[in-house]
Amino acid sequence: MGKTVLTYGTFDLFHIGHLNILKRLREYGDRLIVGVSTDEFNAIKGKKPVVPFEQRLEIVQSIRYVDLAIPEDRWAQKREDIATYDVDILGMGADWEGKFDDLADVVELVYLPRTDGISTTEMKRVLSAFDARHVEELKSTIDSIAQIVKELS
Ligand code: C2G
Repeated sequence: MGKTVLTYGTFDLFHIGHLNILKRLREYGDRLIVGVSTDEFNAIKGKKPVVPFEQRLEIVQSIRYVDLAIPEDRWAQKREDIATYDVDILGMGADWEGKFDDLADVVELVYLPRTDGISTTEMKRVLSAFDARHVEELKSTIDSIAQIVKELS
């Protein structure tokens, strides 16, 4: 049986940073299993995803580099998952550097550099800024038109 790689994440508003790490982690073995954080677990992580868990799970499962997507609903499940799926490598982005080294007795740890310039947080900020600014621009345009109509009548 080849090497099994395992990783975890929320994968909200799936973007190139998520794709890059899944693609690169898949290269470390022969199959990649991904634990996708449930909405309830995200509440524990202090995150409120835009995309519901069922959709995030289906998207991740559909990625060609992913062999199996499973729910992640608690921090402590990693050791169980490593045993259940006979995992050889636990891989995470570098923002998690060292955080899971307590599992070094049962798995090889790999931390990969994050993809610069992209994050779900940044995407949400841009989207919200656009909404607010866009509404303001629309309102002022409507006010200007209303003023012109008033002057013409
Ligand atoms: N990532 C990346 N580059 C980015 C953004 C994210 O490499 N620009 C990586 C993260 O380092 C992580 C994975 O993509 O390894 C998923 O990121 P998130 O969806 O933000 O997951 P996170 O909230 O870090 O959850 O138990 C572990 C947690 O569930 C990890």
